[in-house]
Amino acid sequence: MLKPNLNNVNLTMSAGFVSQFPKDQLPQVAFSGRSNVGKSSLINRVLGRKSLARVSSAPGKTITVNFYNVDKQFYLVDLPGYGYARHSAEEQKKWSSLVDGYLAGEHQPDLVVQLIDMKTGPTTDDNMMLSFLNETGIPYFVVATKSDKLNVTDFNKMKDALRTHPLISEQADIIPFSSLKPVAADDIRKKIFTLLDR
Ligand SMILES: Nc1nc2c(ncn2[C@@H]2O[C@H](COP(=O)(O)OP(=O)(O)OP(=O)(O)O)[C@@H](O)[C@H]2O)c(=O)[nH]1
Ligand SMILES: [Mg+2]
Repeated sequence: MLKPNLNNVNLTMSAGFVSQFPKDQLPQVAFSGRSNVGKSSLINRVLGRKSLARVSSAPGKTITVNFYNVDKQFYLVDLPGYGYARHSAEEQKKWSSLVDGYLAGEHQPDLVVQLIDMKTGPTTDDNMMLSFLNETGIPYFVVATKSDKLNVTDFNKMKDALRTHPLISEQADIIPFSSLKPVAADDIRKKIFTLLDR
């Protein structure tokens, strides 16, 4: 398991263009999910920082790929969220050129943390992303976010629905998470450090 010093984390690049992606060979773990699913909140919890990654009140505001250098051992990559309906055509274009440029680019992620809103369940875009991950064979696991919004019955129902979801590989763990009660942050952090160390 990697043991990075989490006091040594910095935002290396907030890339609005593919040409700005870092060119070194450090491993990369990307956080993917729809706009507003809680990517930045999770990243802050995983890194044990209050507000390193900006948590948005207005979803999908910034269209950049943010590369956090974690103790010179790996990059944690905050992808811009997909599926925000109010994006203009121009913003959509920018989004897909950036995200496609990243996912199909020279340095594909070594690991993807796929976030799915536990209240909403998987969207069409989530399913597309899961299909892509299955096809490319990029290792991934799922974090089911905003678990605090469900009562016990619905929580268990959605947990089962995700576990039997045809596009979520049996090998992929599914970890419920709430940024309000982030007890699972430790597990998620350890999982990332372990999976990256292979
Ligand atoms: N109730 C609840 N709200 C959450 C949770 N995680 C995030 N939120 C809220 O959801 C909103 C979006 O959170 P972000 O972390 O900014 O989501 P994001 O996926 O980074 O969004 P974009 O960067 O816009 O794509 C914010 O208002 C958060 O406070 C959670 O676990 N529970
Ligand atoms: Mg964000």
